[in-house]
Amino acid sequence: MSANIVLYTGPTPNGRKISIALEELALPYEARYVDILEGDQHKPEFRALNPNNKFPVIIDPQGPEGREFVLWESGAILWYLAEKTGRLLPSSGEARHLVHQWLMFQMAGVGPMIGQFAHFFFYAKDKHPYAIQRYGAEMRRLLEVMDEHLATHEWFAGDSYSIADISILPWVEGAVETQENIEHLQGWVERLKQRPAVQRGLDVARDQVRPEIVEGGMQGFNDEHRSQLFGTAQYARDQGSRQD
Ligand SMILES: N[C@@H](CCC(=O)N[C@@H](CS)C(=O)NCC(=O)O)C(=O)O
Repeated sequence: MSANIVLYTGPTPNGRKISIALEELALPYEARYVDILEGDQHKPEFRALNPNNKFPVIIDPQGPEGREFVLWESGAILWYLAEKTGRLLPSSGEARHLVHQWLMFQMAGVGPMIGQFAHFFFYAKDKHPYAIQRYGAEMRRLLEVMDEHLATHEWFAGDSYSIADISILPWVEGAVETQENIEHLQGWVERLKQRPAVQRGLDVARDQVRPEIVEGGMQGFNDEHRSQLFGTAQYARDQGSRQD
């Protein structure tokens, strides 16, 4: 058994949140790549860790009860790591609840909405104007909410850098490059990306990005990738083995 925390991850926002946090907290860890385009997330050994078949997942050999502990859902993992170390989450008071507020805002709003926009804009084979408009407008609205907040605040919650900032950064770093009139959010992204731990966290699994998929505006998904993520292989839960 590894003495380090094991992080199952890949080069996406939800994975990067956790590698950034582990780097910021200086917790020793080993990153294991999960190839979700090829169906690693559906293998029995991975589903034994996360029945929801998604990364990130951590295995902490020294969990809260002094034994190995498996945890999935990126917001829960960020919260866990912060409590484990006593950092990046105030222990009480308003600031603690504000971290939770922005963390929930990211988990329930920013991630799902930008994720759906990316799905219909980049990954879907058929481009549905209604869905692109709906999620594009919601993404823009959320970016404006964040921009307005950062016009008068240095960080998302309270007076200090927290897991709320870490949860939001990987979701907006790409979006801000394509949008105008959100200078406060853009400035916050630039500030965060100056941090060496953030840079190291963002780089985890970057070598696994497939140029043939991302080139040409993320249009390189083939039918097999779509099956694993959005089609037959993804929804074969009740049909026995997920590996074929
Ligand atoms: N709510 C989950 C979402 C995790 C998630 O969507 N992970 C993606 C990669 S970013 C994944 O593993 N997808 C594989 C699949 O859906 O089959 C979290 O925040 O951890």
